[in-house]
Amino acid sequence: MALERTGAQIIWECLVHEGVTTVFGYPGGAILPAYDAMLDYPIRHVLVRHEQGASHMADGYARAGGGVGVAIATSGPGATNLVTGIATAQMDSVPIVCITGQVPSKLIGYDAFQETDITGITLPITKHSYLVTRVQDIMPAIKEAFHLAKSGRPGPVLVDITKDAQQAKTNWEWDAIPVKMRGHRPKLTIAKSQMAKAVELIKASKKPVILAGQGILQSGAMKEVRQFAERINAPVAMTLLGLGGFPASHPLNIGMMGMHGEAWVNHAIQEADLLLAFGMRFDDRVTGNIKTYALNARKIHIDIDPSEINKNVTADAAIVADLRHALKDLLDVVEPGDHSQWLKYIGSMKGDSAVRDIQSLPDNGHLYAPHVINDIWRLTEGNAIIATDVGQHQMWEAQYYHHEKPRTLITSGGLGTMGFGLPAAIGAKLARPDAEVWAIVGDGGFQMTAAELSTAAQEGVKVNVAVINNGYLGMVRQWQEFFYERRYAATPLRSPDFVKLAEAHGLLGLRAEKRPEVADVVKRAREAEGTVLIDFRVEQEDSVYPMVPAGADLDAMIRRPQQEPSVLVESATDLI
Ligand SMILES: Cc1cc2nc3c(=O)[nH]c(=O)nc-3n(C[C@H](O)[C@H](O)[C@H](O)COP(=O)(O)OP(=O)(O)OC[C@H]3O[C@@H](n4cnc5c(N)ncnc54)[C@H](O)[C@@H]3O)c2cc1C
Ligand SMILES: Cc1ncc(C[n+]2csc(CCOP(=O)(O)OP(=O)(O)O)c2C)c(N)n1
Ligand SMILES: [Mg+2]
Repeated sequence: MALERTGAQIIWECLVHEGVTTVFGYPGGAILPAYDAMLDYPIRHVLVRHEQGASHMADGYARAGGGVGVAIATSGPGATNLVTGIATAQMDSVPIVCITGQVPSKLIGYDAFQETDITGITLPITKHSYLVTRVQDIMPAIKEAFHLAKSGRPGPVLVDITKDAQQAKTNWEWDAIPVKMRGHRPKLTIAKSQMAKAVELIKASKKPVILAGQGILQSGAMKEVRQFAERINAPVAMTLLGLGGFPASHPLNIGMMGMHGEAWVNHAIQEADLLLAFGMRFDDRVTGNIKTYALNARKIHIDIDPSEINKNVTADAAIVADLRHALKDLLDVVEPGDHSQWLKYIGSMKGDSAVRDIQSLPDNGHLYAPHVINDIWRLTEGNAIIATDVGQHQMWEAQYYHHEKPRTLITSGGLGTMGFGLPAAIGAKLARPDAEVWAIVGDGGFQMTAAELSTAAQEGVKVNVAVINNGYLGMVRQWQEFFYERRYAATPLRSPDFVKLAEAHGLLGLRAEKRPEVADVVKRAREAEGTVLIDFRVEQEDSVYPMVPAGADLDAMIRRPQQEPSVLVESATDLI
């Protein structure tokens, strides 16, 4: 039955119908009617300290939980503060819906107080952005926003609603009919000819490599990928965002590919005769020099987004489909294969760097970031959800925390957004309250959104924050070391006393400077109630190896210089 409702009430009615239980936001004039109405609805509002935090929390919430994250902000500066988080979600295809207040419709175009054309600003970084000026358009816009955010290739959608539309009343009832949008019909039928071509290529291949991307997680195709890899007995390499899509401990897992991937993985890709790209988009961090990338290999590309096919790499067989569906069809027809010689050969390439165990290396008195991350992995038994920031610590996390399960690594891959880690961890914890959640952040990126510690404290959200404190904007320092003759322009970084910063928020702050101290502080953080920050004072000038310089051939990697006795192995599969 239709009831009289304000636009503000309709916003919350729609969110409740969409299954939303938590939103992340910050109030202000143009969104005040919505905030007032919010008090009457069963939705938890998390008050962030900066709207960037809201969009990252919504993102972390969506990545960890698999649903849609919601951020809410006022017009003008509130809306523009969301932008970095929206662009982050767009680059990594994360379904979030952002709701912003807009100045009253009759003031639009007059440079009204806190007026910004946020739909214009976000047009290139959203799947769609709506400007709603009439109360009766609020429900259709919100319904479409959720539909668009989660259907096909997921992504962010923005709904900007004028203050007068929030205040106006109308007779309203929920329209339960599913959204149908002209021009937006994700293609679901698979071309038979491409399928036949793929089967033929798989049969003929002697040296296949499966490239496992984030599409596996988004499609929920973990079981099918595993069955497929086991059926054809092919090695599986993962992108940064694909980590967790295939169990790290599986014998067919060969590790991460790309700029900071395992050396043997990049060599295997360059020598392969067939690449099976499953829900990955051949990012330049993955391919290196595209002109020399995997020249010996035919390519099968399965992706839900037709615009990814032949974008960076030409496909010999292209299947535009949901990965899970495509793999189910392939599993019906693909015959068992045996590539044990090829797998043995890849194993032999691990050679010098794979065999030493980082845990049993002698302690030389220095604390190395890989040790810290590897210890966190060991002590949490690989079961934690880890949100990272961006930089060296992010790459070491990818190398030394071995993810067994999907949606346990929450990281900004495409945009590489510093400041992402802590708010994303808070969002992840709210999506998965049962899970142990860690933020592994650098001293630089942490300071970009450190104010969200206050959000964690106010909301009583428990995350453990490991600050990998190397006194530098480390990843940029590394580039300066390798490519700019160690001229450290603007990378040495002075930080506040992080322990005191935690304490100022009423939180527990801990510090570790030596290897034997790591286990104790990790244990104390896990046992404590509420958010805990650990300041890990690590070696300042360590670098991430191996490294493919930007634009270089994938197998032209810079390797860790051999100094004996070395306390660090070059890469991480020594433990798996
Ligand atoms: C400092 C830094 C260093 C980095 N170094 C590396 C590195 O060494 N190695 C590395 O791999 N990455 C690295 N990255 C990350 C890199 O920039 C990319 O973000 C990453 O490689 C993208 O992985 P992806 O293609 O799997 O995921 P995405 O970019 O998310 O692409 C996923 C693909 O899956 C498709 N898809 C989505 N849903 C479905 C579905 N249901 N069915 C089928 N397809 C679907 C999408 O259309 C998309 O094409 C680095 C990032 C940073 C910040
Ligand atoms: C918002 C933003 N600004 C700048 C950069 C460029 N950048 C990439 S990594 C990095 C250094 C990160 O330093 P820190 O957070 O201390 O992490 P570390 O590399 O030392 O582990 C910078 C400045 C970025 N990725 N994001
Ligand atoms: Mg640093």
